Amino acid sequence: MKFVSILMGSKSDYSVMEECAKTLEKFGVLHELVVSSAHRSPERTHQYVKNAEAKGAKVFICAAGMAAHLAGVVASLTTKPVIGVPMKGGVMEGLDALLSTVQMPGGMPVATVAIGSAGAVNSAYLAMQILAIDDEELAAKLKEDRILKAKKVETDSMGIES
Ligand code: RP5
Repeated sequence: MKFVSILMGSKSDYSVMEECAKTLEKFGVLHELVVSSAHRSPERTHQYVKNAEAKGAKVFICAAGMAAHLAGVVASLTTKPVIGVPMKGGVMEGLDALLSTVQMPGGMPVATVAIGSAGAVNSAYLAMQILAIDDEELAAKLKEDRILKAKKVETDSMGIES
């Protein structure tokens, strides 16, 4: 069973990452969402990644805030694509998490998206674009979504053009 795995460092990340799960649901993409911390539950994180990969996880999405090491740790445990979503919070409102997530050493990539809500949604889109490489049905849905987005820009403009 092919699916996207979403890990969050804390339950407190759920209100934002719910948007990632909802985006995948909108396109009918199977996913699993769990809380597991790089720091508070390292063994659970290791076990989960190994089991998820064996069960069919094709892409991992990892959300964490503050000293955000979750995506990096997951990247160390799998060669599947890992997408990191920095969460707001901490003294730097997510900039700390962004830098922790994006600054991976060479050879250990984490595809890092924007802080917070836009990043949560984009992590879902990026995961789907990866899956769509060999899934024509999903690729067609993503193309249709782009067309709808372009149409909405035109409609929005019509409403206020002067
Ligand atoms: C990170 O620390 C989590 O991903 C969360 O964004 C942040 C704060 O966690 P809590 O103290 O709310 O559990 O590990």
